[in-house]
Amino acid sequence: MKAYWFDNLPGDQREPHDSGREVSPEYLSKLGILHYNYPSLDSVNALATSRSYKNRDEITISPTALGAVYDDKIKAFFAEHLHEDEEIRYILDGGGYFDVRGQDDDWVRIKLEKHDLMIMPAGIYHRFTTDTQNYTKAMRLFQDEPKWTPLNRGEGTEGNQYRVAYVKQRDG
Ligand code: KMT
Ligand code: NI
Repeated sequence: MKAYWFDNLPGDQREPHDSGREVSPEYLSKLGILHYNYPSLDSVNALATSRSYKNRDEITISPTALGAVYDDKIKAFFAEHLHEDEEIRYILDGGGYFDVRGQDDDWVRIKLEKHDLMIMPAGIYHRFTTDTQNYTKAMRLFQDEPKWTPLNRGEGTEGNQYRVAYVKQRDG
């Protein structure tokens, strides 16, 4: 895992876009982001149990796995959105980037590699992309029913109760 401010320069979303300015672990925790490196699935299982996560699935995002729709899929994941549930992602293989909004609405880029696990709070604006390897194999864990409906950022999301609660927690 490595976190830095996104450079906001035009170019392929899968490039690093590293501004050279690092983001500290303290700042990430202020945003409500938790991160671990778990080489063994035992630790993932223990975490899931401790947080009462009952469901999971696996997703492979690559041109081989997705064929012609790969480009559309990674564009869709890269649309800024939030979820009404906490989100746990565990990288089984490959890697990718999660971008999350900082307090001043700038993008923080979080580079995840094999065995990285990240917990994102409900209500945080974020987006995802593969990196230049074009390969992410990830486990998505869900507290209850698989419910990863993205709510794309717009008028409706600003007043969303999960969004409001998140901002209050972050800035309070
Ligand atoms: C999300 O919420 O944006 C995703 O789950 C992206 C795919 S999982 C690496
Ligand atoms: Ni998401």
